[in-house]
Amino acid sequence: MKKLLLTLGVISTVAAAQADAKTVLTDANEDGMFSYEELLVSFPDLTADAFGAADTNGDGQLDADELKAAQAAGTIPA
Ligand SMILES: [Ca+2]
Ligand SMILES: [Ca+2]
Repeated sequence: MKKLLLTLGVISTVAAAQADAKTVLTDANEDGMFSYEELLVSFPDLTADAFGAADTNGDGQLDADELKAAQAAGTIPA
């Protein structure tokens, strides 16, 4: 079982790297939104404050537009 999980981990990492070679953002639950926990995987230094500032509609998730705006503003690393 452990081996299977490791294999799945490698596959998803490779898939994410192919999707965006520059910054690897993983939408772990595939809901089309990035939660704070999901962004922490790519940006371990991201603070809850920065995430809150980027979450302009306050739903606790970043959609593609919010993420783009935050990266353009420098709130979240691109
Ligand atoms: Ca998600
Ligand atoms: Ca939001």
